[in-house]
Amino acid sequence: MTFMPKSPQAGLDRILTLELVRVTERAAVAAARLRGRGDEKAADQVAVDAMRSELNRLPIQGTVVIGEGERDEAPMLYIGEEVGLGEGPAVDIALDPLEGTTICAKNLPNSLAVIAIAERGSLLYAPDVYMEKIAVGPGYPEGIVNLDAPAAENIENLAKAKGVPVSEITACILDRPRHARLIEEVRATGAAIRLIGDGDVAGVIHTTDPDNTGIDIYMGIGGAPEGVLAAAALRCIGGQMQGRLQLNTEEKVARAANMGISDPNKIYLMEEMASGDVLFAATGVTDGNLLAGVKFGRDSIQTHTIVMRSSSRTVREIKARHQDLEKF
Ligand code: VTB
Repeated sequence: MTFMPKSPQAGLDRILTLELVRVTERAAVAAARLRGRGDEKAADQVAVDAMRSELNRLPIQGTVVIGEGERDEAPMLYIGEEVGLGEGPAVDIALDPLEGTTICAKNLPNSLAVIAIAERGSLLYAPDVYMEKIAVGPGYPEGIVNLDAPAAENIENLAKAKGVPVSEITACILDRPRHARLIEEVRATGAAIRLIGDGDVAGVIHTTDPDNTGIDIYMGIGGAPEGVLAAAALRCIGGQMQGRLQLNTEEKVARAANMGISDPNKIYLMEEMASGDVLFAATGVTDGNLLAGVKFGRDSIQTHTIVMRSSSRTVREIKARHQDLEKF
């Protein structure tokens, strides 16, 4: 009988961590070739194709739970699509082959290729609606931010916990008309705001390293799928996040109910959006505050990826030089 050492950690096979890097690297390189061309759709399409073909080499029985859209509106990587070799662990997958299609098309900072893999049943099956979000990085007392509290209270509590005046706090908010009031409230506290055009997965991740990114807190309404991806990332690095789906029509309430959501006003904690063992990877497409974008050299392509796992809280950064250019 062969001796099978017991894995020190339950959950997903850790080999998958590095496999995931290939998946986001591929998607990022494909999208990066179309940076700055003003064609969001084309950039997204090549990223989707690349991510899907790489995912289908993994020894998993994967189901896309957060993807490119519902089955009838997205031909590939739609919600419910089965991916992987069909052997190995049964996993749920949240993905965005190109998060920030517009930023990529304009060649602005912080577009990413992202994926999260979790044990089956441990990601929130969120419909493609808006989600109100609030997030901070690690090192703060539990409950320091709260979606039900006024923005000013959250900012002031955060400043106190960080031990700085409110004027040294920066909030990241999507630049949208719907945020006019939020922006006014935050500015009235004396805090600064970084307004971003898109890319709130990066916005949330940036709160985990304020010294490098200059962002302490993420606030506002963005996509629910991006919310689940961001929660998966924070589970691995540490931090706190809350999200509330914006189910403001009967139709949205019904769609959410179909996905198993019975309380339309529920505030989801990070651990409820991404529970169990979670792996997360993101590769920079355009240059950003945490990740460099893809660099095309004469004889090689360079990528920069962050990959992490919730059960061990290991965060790795992988700068790769790819020389077998035919593969890309
Ligand atoms: C945000 C942003 C994404 O969608 O989640 C946003 O982070 C929300 O939707 O990059 P609106 O653009 O309608 O405000 C994205 O822009 C992706 O589509």
